[in-house]
Amino acid sequence: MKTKFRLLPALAAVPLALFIVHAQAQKAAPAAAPAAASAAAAYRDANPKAPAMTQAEFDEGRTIFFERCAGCHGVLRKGATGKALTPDITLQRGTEYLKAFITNGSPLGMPNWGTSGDLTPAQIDIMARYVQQTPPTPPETSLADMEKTWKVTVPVEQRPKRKMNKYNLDNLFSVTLRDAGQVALIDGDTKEIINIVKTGYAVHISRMSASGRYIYVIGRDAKIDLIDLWMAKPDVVAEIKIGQEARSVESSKFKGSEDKFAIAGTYWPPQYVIMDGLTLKPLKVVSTRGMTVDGVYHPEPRVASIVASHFHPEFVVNVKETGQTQLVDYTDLTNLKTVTISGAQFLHDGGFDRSGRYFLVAANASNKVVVIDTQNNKRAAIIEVGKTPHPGRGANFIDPKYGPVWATTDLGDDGVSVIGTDPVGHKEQAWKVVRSLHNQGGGSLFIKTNPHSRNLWVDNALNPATEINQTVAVYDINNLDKGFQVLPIVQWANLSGKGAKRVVQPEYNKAGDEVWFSVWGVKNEESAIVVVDDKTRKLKTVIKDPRLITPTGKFNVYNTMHDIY
Ligand code: DHE
Repeated sequence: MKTKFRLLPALAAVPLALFIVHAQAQKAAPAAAPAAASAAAAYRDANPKAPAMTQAEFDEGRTIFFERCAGCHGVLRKGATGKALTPDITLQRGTEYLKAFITNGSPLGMPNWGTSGDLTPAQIDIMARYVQQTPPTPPETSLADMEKTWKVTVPVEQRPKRKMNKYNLDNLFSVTLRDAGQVALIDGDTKEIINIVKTGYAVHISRMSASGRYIYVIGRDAKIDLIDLWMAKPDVVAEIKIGQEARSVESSKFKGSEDKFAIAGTYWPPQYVIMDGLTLKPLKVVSTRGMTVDGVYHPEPRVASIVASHFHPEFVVNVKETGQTQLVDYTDLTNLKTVTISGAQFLHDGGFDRSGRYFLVAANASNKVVVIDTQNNKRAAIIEVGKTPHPGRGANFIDPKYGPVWATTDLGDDGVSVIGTDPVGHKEQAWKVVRSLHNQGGGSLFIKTNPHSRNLWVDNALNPATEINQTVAVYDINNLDKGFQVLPIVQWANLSGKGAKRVVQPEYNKAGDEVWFSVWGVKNEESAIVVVDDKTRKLKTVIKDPRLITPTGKFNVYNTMHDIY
């Protein structure tokens, strides 16, 4: 039985303050009036059928929408993980229906904003009327706009000529401190914090350069920070803001182009930018607006995951709303060559198979995984999986029965899909779901293993039940039919504070004998990282520090550099 569950506010409730600042300056809004007068003034929508709102209510609705709703429904409300909320639909539904829906949510993923207490009845009334107005369009970001924000704090020639510290950099972890806008650089051997680095707002992911010397960190506010690990105390050497809202960054990895280029994709504006890998100087910006796989124009195709090909000097850019994967050749930015591969709509996160040739990307709201062959630059397959697959980067292992496989977990049900990835040695199983496992419930975000391990770890960070979101499930890869063992990660962390504490994202150390879990607490309470001995599945140590504010993603340098997962 697959369990349905409600997507928790945590996923959608991303405070995009900087985005809002820009959005509030957007052109569609009426000209600013003196503050006292504007609060009571009526907001006039382009559509006369839109329900009445004051300017102050409209502004509040826009703020709440960007904070809580845009991640799933899209800035222009065309729908993605969440349903389309354009006025042709919402005006038909009407204010009372929308109020009830926003209050109670739906079992298919819409959070219960009212009954959960996240929004007041007055705010729900505003939102029900706000989503019937014409969606305001935030400003664009040009190459020149990016250049204005670009800073090289330590020029290349002033950077160290050799490694100036004694850290074992391969086993360093860059840890997202989500609500602090920082990353913690943690020595994986000693578990000491080396530095806390200020980065973008609601920082999202870290990726390593091919050499392992540099870390690229991207925030939801589209700010990128470049960290040099060779400094005596690793720190930021360059930064840039490439748009209003972003999730992905990557660095060139093809032989001969190591550390040469970086690329980042934005949710808004919908585009990607190729930069100099050592300085972040923006070189080329390309819009992703265009046709979906079904031949329909989309004005807001957001850039989701990006990886660097190991077979060609190319980036693999996954465009969410169009469902197209673009293979972007970075050898000649003037005469840019791009291969566009049609997959399925709502591409999100994904990872390579163990050979590094095939990229498997979740088309989350289509319940599919698309397989891109990065050697032949072709689509290898589209596979039906469970509800809302969410692999992170997925997990590669040798299945005792089916050979090399890659697994994804599901956000929308309790499933784990194990997919055959060996078209030569196991042709019959290739690009098929060879096993469907069940985990503790819905709300799973990340799955992980390591070539040195026989354990497969699955979190359930967004499951509403604390006994599920505070624990992890671990399977024995040699005996998957046996089911899973549950480990009490939050209990092991032994935290004093109140509020939600979710276990999120397993990540291995370089040796593959430790698994690190974030215990993601609320901002003003204690959080922790729990380190588990992979062999014994027993607690090894807990990393606690007042500076570890809301840790979520953890990126081991060696594993991230070499796409080991
Ligand atoms: Fe993520 C990866 C988008 C919410 C933690 N997240 C990604 C990627 C995308 C994405 C496109 C792939 C990047 C790549 O590989 O280039 N994430 C989004 C969203 O749109 C979403 C659903 C809502 C939002 O508004 O942001 C969202 N993500 C979250 C969280 O709430 C998480 C759990 C906590 C946090 O820190 O924000 C979260 N996302 C992560 C992590 C990864 C990630 C840890 C990288 C996984 C890896 O192993 O590489």
